[in-house]
Amino acid sequence: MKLLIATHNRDKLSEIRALLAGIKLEILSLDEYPELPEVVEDRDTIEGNAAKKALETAIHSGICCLADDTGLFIDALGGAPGVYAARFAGESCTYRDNRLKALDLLKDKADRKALFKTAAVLAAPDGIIAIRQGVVTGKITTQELGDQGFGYDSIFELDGTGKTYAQMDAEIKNEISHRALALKAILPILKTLAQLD
Ligand code: ITT
Repeated sequence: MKLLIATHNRDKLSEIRALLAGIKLEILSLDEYPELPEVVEDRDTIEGNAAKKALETAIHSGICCLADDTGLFIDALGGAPGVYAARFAGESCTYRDNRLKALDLLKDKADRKALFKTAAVLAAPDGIIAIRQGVVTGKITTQELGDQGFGYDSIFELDGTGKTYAQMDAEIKNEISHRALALKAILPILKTLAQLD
């Protein structure tokens, strides 16, 4: 069975590939479908954006698609950046710009609680097959810690670990992260579909 991963983010793609290893699937990326129209992520929930990415990509490519949309929700910022995590510091910002903006906005705040949430959606050209969520709690550190990972990894300390995601080996993050929880909940459905194929 072919499965197209509907993301333009190479860091997410490599985590998703690792999570799907072991299932009898031919994993394809958007690199193999350069002609597909861009999906506009204009929903105000991670579920809405993930569903839109998965379904529109499935319709245009004609094959099953998996998409994830991830948000970082910081309590002291009223839930920001939330679903707008990619462009928190502006239209063409870098991962580092986003981290520095979060650290700056939190510099005098004692409450550093945050949630990372991923919605994973599996869709066929004729409709959505499954939507699953992965949520983890943690806190935003006062400085960048660690050099693994991407995005907000070096400022998000996962509860119960005493470490930021960026201080963990990639394999460990990919066992316990928000994305791992959402994707692991989709895996049984993908395994069934792959067996039927
Ligand atoms: P696609 O929509 O093409 O999949 P994206 O980069 O826009 O790519 P998301 O909307 O899911 O992906 O994620 C928004 C941002 O949140 C992303 O650009 C990163 O900065 C951050 N992010 C996502 N997953 C993360 C993770 O596991 N660790 C740290 N930061 C993450």
